[in-house]
Amino acid sequence: MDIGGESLQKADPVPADADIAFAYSEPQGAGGETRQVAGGEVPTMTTQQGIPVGDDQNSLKQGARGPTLLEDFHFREKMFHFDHERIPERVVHARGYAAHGYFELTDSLADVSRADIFQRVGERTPAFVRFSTVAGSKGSVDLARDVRGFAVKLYTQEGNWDLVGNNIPVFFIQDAMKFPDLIHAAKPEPDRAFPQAQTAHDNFWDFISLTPESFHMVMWAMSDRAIPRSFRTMEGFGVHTFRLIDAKGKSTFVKFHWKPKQGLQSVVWNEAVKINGADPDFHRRDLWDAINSGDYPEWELGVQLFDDAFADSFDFDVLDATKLIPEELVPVRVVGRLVLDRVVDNFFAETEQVAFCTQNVPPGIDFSNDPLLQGRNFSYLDTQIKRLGGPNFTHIPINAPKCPMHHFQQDGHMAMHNPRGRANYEPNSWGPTHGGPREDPARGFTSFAQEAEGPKQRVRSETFADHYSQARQFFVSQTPIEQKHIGDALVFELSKVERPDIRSRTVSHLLNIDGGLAQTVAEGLGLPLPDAAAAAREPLVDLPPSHKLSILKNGPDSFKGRKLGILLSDGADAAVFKALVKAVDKEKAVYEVIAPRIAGVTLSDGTSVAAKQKIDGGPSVLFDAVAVVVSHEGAALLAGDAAAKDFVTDAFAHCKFIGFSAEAQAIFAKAGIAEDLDEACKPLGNAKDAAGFVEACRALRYWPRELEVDLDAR
Ligand code: HDD
Repeated sequence: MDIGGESLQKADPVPADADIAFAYSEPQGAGGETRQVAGGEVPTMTTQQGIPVGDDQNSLKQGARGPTLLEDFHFREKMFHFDHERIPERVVHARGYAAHGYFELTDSLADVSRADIFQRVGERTPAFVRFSTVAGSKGSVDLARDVRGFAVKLYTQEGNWDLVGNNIPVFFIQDAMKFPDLIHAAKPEPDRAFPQAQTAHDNFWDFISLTPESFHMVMWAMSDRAIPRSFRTMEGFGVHTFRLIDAKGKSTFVKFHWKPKQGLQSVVWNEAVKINGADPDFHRRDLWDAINSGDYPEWELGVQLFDDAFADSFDFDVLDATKLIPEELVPVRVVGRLVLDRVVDNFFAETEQVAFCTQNVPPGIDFSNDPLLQGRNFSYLDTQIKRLGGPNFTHIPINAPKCPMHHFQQDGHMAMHNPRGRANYEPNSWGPTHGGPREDPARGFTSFAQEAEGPKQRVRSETFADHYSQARQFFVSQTPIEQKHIGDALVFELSKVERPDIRSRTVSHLLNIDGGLAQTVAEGLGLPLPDAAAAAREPLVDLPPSHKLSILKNGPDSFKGRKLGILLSDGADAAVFKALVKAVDKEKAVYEVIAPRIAGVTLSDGTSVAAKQKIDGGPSVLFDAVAVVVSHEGAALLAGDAAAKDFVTDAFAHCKFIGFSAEAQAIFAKAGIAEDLDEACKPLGNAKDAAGFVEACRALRYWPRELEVDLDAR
């Protein structure tokens, strides 16, 4: 956007140009003036008013040592603007990261929806996607155990469609009335303002254990879904049941899914804790690096379509956001792909100012009566007005539709595109040339004409009352190691809860989900097993496992896009290192060299290799797999270094594949793991071994090891 006065005068009040530029990185307000300096031309600095600045280093003073003068408009403008730089952070999902891309339709949905975006196979729609954690502040860490937001803005030709979802297909509560309570309970406790970005505290578990409907989502949130390896390896879900509306007004229910082409992948908890220290920006850096290196993350858009007959016969209520529809019952039909191929030019202008609103749906998509969705439709618009400062946040380029807009809404703070001409109301008598836009009954948005009746009342439908069947289904759908992680997470979280009655009440709900899990958690807490909580309704059905609910059953089949950490020392075997690099390239993965000094190392053949990380700053938690390729002297040096020992013990404890040159044994011995090496620890004697090792890394983790290294597993 050009902020020069010239273009403002000429700006179309309702920009019809579909191609709004996001040129925030352009030098602004330079008035076209440049100055020659060593190395080229630079724009002349100006004030916001365009007045050229002669000195940006010193304020205007009365004498060299005298007081600063109020007259100094440049100083005052600079300081005033700085003082106003912050806007309120989002009340939830404050920490987020976003990228641009596109959605491409691969299978027409014209049979069930008139939405323009679903008509023409092959057509691309610009997209902006923001991923986030929920509970933490803007400056918190990426690997908090938390739900992840997965918010997609699609700039369709009939208006913006915001699909504001999460990486978990269900939610904690059934009615938006409870949202402020849920969030208050999850956020830092109000008197002490801690803990930050975590739910491991009394208030959260107090609320949860008094809110049985939350337990399905609790199972997801305690699973490894809440500690994803990358935004790129998460699924996304629209959560609610929505409607698709065809050209004749017929409605089909729909649930939306984003399925990552990269496969699902998470980290382990101990690793997450350490990543947060080593690189609090782990997820944002990962997305930034992947896109900038041309490895564009991609998701399939899947839809589960069903009709009233299915909804009526389903064991649960499709309006209940604490329930999902198993893919075995309603298969997911893939209809498109979402590709992220461009990072933002400016974080604040785009990622921070983007405003998602669940009520943004184009013709052909409509809401269901899900009471959570209905409440959200109020909350998002309301929050944007507070956060972005007024009703004209839609004028901010990242929020503006890319299709033509014509309406009579005007004025307010920061209005940039007021209606032109004399008519700013309708009906009017100014005719087609001067009268402005008119509604179009044939093309415009029409709500699905759903019948509704019944007394006004504050109630929760009886059909929402089974809180445990699907929680159980989630648990029994997990592999044993994933089930263990759920138990570990619950023990960890509840061990941070100070009140024994809250711990016990939580376990009383687990008894309604899985007796074994409840037993494990009670033992882990050293707690006598309580009685099972009284259920609002007995579980309706004992549901069979659904394989789509497990991460490990839906992982990648390659090491593509993953990162190998190669710890090198001076004199390390050059042939092995080069073979590792070749194998990593072949796999379309990436690697980073870690060395005792950031300047790098000299290999056995005299080649110099620069390091990306010094050993202290490049712990193994930052990598999907590691290789330790060292010389005899290098091993002796590193064996005495605490960071190097942590590097190997952590990689081992986190069940990673470890490749190693024979000399590395000296480090393993000092670190205390030399006796424990298993089949996922691969000797790298020669170039061929290196290729085999990288292939083995496709499995990502060697889970049997976890049972050997974890006290709780014994
Ligand atoms: Fe929400 C933000 C997702 C329930 C009220 N929500 C927000 C974001 C995501 C979600 C991804 C961040 C958007 C961004 O990146 O800017 N929220 C969900 C999902 C929910 C959900 C998947 C349940 C299915 N949310 C929910 C309820 C309410 C809200 C029930 C209130 C009635 N959510 C908000 C909010 C936020 C928000 C307060 C804070 C910042 C914002 O909207 O833009 O309005």
